[in-house]
Amino acid sequence: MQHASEPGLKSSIHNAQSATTFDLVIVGAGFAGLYMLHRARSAGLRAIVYEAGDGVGGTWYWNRYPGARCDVESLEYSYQFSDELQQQWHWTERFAPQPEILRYANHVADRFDLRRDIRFETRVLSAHFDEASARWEVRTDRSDGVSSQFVVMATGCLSSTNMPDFKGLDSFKGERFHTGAWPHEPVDFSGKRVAVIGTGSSAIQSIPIIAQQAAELTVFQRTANFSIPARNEALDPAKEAAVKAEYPAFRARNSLMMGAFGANMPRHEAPALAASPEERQRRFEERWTRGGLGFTGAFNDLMIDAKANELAAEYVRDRIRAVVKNPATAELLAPRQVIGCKRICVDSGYYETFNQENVQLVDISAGGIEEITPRGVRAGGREFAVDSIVFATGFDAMTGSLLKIDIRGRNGLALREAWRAGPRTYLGLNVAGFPNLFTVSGPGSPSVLTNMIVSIEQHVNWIADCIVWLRAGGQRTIEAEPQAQDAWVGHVNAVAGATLFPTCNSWYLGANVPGKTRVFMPLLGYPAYVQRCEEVVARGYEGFKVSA
Ligand code: N01
Repeated sequence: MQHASEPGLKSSIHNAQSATTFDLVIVGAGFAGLYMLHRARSAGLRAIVYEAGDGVGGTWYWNRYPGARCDVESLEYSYQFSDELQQQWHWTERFAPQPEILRYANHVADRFDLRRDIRFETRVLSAHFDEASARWEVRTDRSDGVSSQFVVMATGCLSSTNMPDFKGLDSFKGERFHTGAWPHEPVDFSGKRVAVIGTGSSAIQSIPIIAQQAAELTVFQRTANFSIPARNEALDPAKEAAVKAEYPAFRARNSLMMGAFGANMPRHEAPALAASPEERQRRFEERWTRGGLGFTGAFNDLMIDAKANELAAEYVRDRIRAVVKNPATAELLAPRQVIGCKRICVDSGYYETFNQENVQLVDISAGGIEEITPRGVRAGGREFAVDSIVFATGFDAMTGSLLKIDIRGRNGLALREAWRAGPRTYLGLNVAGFPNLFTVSGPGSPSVLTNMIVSIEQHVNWIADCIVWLRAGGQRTIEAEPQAQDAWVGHVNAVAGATLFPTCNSWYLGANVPGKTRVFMPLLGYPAYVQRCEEVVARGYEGFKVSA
């Protein structure tokens, strides 16, 4: 590996940082952007990454709230492109905490000498396709613009924070935080009265820790969420050794799972409705005790049959009732929607937190937050005076970060216009009318329903191979055929429509952002998706138009 102190490299650093013409512009230095840069370099492409933050890591750079931790096991939530890397890196816990994942991202950036081609603290404002040159003009808040043949949007699915437009928001005199844009300095809530608005994954992870510090914690809940205990623990050295002894086979088994993870506890391939009450209880109990996201794999009909789902939902409600001592609070915490319809949360002591005397739950399902006042939060006609407000209100998922950038394809067509009725892509990789622009884990691909790092690597490999193929064949542009895109969008909707996923107000549907078109954005089923991507390539990039 070359280091930045080597003489030959210094001049190339200078050139990369000041150049205005590239083969590839990559937007974002999270796990997708880092690996894309690595693959681009290996393919001999002149590539640059623009990153708004001052460091790498993407979502793990921004989401530093207390208790932030991955809900996919650490031995799985990591890159597999380098066997040396996966053998040498040591995870300390079953589910890695955010600081460790951020250290890992930094390690990867250093190990593969990636920083010299990343421009930090630089936000991409626009990307316009120029028909005459068949190149993209990319502008940032730091430069007049660069020209590039290809653009890869590695902007992340959960990176654009959703801050509801609460009445009186700016009048609040205390401190306010958003879980998705947490300060880099430690925040100490000791002795403070704290409000948390929201009860999704970010809230459910942070609430137990905030409750340990705060004098009083008030949680404002619009919709109760299902949470399964993480049962996090120090990583068992024997388990680590066993996985490392056969890492490629371990990865291969996971790649055959619907979500590209969890082969160590695959779905039980029988319906809950055909099982006896004793068997159901035993299987739900087994998954609850093991902890983590695999709960809805207890039977194979839980996500397609509402009656079967209700059996699983009621099991979890009973667990909540068993933990939470105040029966009225327990009933408020017991979710009413289909379990798994909103992304299941994974917690460490969430429900137990509501037994603490300094914690209260406020149900805002009827009237929402009425206003933020200079002293606190008003809901249900009552003002709750607080010193700090934590907005755990989630993200404008999957499309938010893409649509913040002024992206224009052929004939000046704006992506915002093309997606007015919801995102439309072919394979979640490209949009018709936007040649040579690729989205990593874009809408229409399995992305957020999978182990994200696995999906990212699959997309980056596909994109890198496509660019190499295109250039080797002397071609200049590749773009989705509109009919192929229409068929793909229809397929993504049909797959979701056969399940219970579209039955609640989830961020998968964009339902958490007022005014966002309601469309189920990700595609269910990683293995079938990968097979389709491979078939498309084998058939000469079927569904894509290529031009010289
Ligand atoms: O966001 P969310 P998140 N007034 O959208 C509420 C991943 N993630 O940041 O449900 C009042 O889930 C909203 O209420 P409702 C993971 O994929 C992973 O927690 O819309 N409340 C909800 O309770 C996750 O699913 C990890 O009625 C308002 C909450 O805010 C995704 O990120 C950790 C409101 C938002 O919950 C997003 O999680 C963290 C309003 N106007 C995140 N607007 C792990 O790896 C919204 N809410 C474990």
